[in-house]
Amino acid sequence: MKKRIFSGVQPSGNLHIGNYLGAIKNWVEMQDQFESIFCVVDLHAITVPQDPQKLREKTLEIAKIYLAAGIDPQKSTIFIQSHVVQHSELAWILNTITKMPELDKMTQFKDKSQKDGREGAQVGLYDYPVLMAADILLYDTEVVPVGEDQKQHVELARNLAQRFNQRFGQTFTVPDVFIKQEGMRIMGLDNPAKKMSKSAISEYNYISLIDDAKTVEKKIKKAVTDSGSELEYSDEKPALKNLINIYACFSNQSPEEIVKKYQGKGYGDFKRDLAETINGFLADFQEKFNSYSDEQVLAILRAGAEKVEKIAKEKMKEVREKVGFVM
Ligand code: AQP
Repeated sequence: MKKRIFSGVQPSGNLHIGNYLGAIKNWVEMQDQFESIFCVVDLHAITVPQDPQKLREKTLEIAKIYLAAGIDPQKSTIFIQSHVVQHSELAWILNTITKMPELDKMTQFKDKSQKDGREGAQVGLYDYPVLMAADILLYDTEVVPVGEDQKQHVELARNLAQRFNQRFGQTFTVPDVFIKQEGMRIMGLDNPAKKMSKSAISEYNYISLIDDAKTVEKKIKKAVTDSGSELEYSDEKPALKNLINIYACFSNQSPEEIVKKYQGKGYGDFKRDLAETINGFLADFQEKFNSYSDEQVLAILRAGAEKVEKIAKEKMKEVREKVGFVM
């Protein structure tokens, strides 16, 4: 029997090449080997303020991105998180076995609450990792393919599964995290010390999957580089390392091959070719993206929700019995 994978993306902004290289590209490659469930996690998105109409549009946009990237609804199930109410219910129950220090140490919460400080942050943002644990455990997920930034959250899901099983008897599968080395952490183009992020203040932080060719050229041109003029792949040159990593992911060449190719050529040629390589990928991707109508995508998402709801209902029946609710 195939192992089951589960993962998702928040409809919280413009999906960027980091989300693609760190997560979605791997899902596409894995969908033949695994029973795959991919979710648009709108409940997660509202942990920071969202415009309701925009959220609806973004939710469908993410689903179109899944399809355009190559997620095949004949092989994989895609659905919207809020269409399956059991996610919220299980999150509540898992809250009751989660300890405050486990959430206190989460770097994503620390990063995202920086703007308003801890006092100004919503409880939902603090509790985000527990909802994510519920997403994963609800389906007895065996493998969770994510970017490196989510590793800590999957570890919490593992701990909560083990804790629940110990207290109430075997109920949840303990999931493994899967992080592919290439693309695991794509950094911001304007600041290589921080990951590329769709909620970044400056649009020069990321390349969106729906950016046009001119915008991509402009963003790559403006991307920060390190001092010097020779292309170098090292930790001492994090900006260049990041750009080379992006190039490597899109061109299927190794960083070493790329460095060799641009020896003695300077950054200009490298950046021009990098933009061209990204645009080559995006042209094909965007053509597919634009070919889906909202209606088409909604039908796929509704069918997906119906399918996974059966699994979720069954699991919640077991959970309710175990914790002592009257059936
Ligand atoms: N920079 C990145 N490099 C590699 N992988 C990344 N991922 C995100 N950023 C990078 C991976 O994309 C998947 C979906 O992410 P998400 O939507 O759940 O939220 P996130 O991790 O918080 O991503 P963003 O882009 O930074 O969004 P905002 O700004 O809204 O928080 C995950 O598998 C993640 O690892």
